[in-house]
Amino acid sequence: MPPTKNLLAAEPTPVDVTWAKTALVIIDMQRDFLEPGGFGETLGNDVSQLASAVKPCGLVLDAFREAGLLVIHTREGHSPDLSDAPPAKIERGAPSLRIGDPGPMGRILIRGEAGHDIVEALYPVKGEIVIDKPGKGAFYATDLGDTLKQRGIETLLVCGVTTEVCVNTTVREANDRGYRCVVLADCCASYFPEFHEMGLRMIKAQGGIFGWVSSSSEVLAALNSEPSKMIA
Ligand code: C5J
Repeated sequence: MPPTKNLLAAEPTPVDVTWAKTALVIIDMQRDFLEPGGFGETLGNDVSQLASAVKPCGLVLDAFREAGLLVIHTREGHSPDLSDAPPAKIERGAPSLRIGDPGPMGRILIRGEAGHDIVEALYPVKGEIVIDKPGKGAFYATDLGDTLKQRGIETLLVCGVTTEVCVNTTVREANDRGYRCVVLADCCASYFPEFHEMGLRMIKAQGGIFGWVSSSSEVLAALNSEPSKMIA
């Protein structure tokens, strides 16, 4: 059994976490972003930059599963007829393949294709919620808000890729909706290490303008803490 509550070490301040009111939200840990041949690589990115997030994310995921806490995975992607993909998104830039084009892992960023799926190491188990989102933010055009409200969730521990795009967008959306977001730095990654650093700094700056930044080890330590270290 996990403790009921913890004071989780984080920046800019420690943050009170009531585990029953906390969800682990794992953003877009999909083959399309992490593996060669997917959406991320078509944009010219070095996808190996994202690998560092997988192991720490897996450790927190295992701890949440063991404690019976709420886990939510998200996937960015579009329906096969592209009806939810704005032309402005499809036509953007000069990728080697565009959204919907056939690639080595199936059509790029399309639901149901191999590339759209979550990486094997973090694959959802039965009962875990998977939110399919067409945008960068996980609240836009999804039922994430209702899902969290129904379960009385107040705090989100946020992991995933990429730090400055879908993680930051989701945290900003969540912050405006009244959620306390704690981003786990080592469980997130970017194709651009400097954007990862800045993405985290933007969240925790100005007294935590968008939320807090912590780490996998702090969450594991908190979940494994003795009752004497808990908040009464
Ligand atoms: C991007 C994401 N980078 N999941 N998506 O396009 O961050």
